[in-house]
Amino acid sequence: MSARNALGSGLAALGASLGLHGAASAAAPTPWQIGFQPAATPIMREITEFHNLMLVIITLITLFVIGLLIFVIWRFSEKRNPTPSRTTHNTVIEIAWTVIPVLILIFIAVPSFALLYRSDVVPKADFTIKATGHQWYWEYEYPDHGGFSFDSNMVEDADLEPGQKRLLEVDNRVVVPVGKTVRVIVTAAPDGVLHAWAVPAFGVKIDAVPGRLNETWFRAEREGTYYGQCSELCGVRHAFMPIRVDVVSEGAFQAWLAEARREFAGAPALPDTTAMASNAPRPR
Ligand SMILES: [Cu+2]
Repeated sequence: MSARNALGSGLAALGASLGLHGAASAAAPTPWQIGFQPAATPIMREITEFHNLMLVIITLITLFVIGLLIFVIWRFSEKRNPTPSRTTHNTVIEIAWTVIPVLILIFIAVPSFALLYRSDVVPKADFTIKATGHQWYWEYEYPDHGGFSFDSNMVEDADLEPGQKRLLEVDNRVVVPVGKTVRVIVTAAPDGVLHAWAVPAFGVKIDAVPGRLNETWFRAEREGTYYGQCSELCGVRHAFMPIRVDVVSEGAFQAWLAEARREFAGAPALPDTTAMASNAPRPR
């Protein structure tokens, strides 16, 4: 285990022992939470580790600068230093305060770009789901499983059942099997506005843009319930279009598929929002 990994898991263990994170079975925001939700995908684990590394670096830099300031205020006060030096240049120091920050930035940039690349490039996916942002709900499609689609609307406060989460619960959830690489293609209704599909525990956040198809991916390593929200300020009901992803066993997924095909396949076909990539004039 590298020092970075050791630090990351150390901080994660500390967070868990302080009760900063919710139960593993439901990754959702908790009152007074300060850290990330526990990572459910390899990418989110790396994001958390990278964040922890950054925290160490900025803490050291901040302490160093504060220390320097305090020393300068004390050492060069008018009382201790009545006749100021008239020095204006010091070649060694000027090179040092240029080169050292550059080295620090390179040290940060290398893992940062590597992680950006791994989260951006979709590995060989087991299947694809499509998320379309509407005003104001999400629509999901399973093109590799018969192409059924359904709308996912927030459960209003009055309809919440005991234990359900306010502003996060939906009527129809996304269901995926554990350990599978899922490609998510994301867009918004052609006559709509920008949204963003985001699930913090997966380390996934991608814009849903009318007329454009974005893609991202995740591989959930633990079964459970994962909540997210639209993360692009999209309009009056921006706060009311949550995302819920249930990660289940392969058997439970197949059972859900059979049920979902029956329930949703009969629905009238929705206009294909991918077609808007063509040169067809955009409806106003
Ligand atoms: Cu939105």
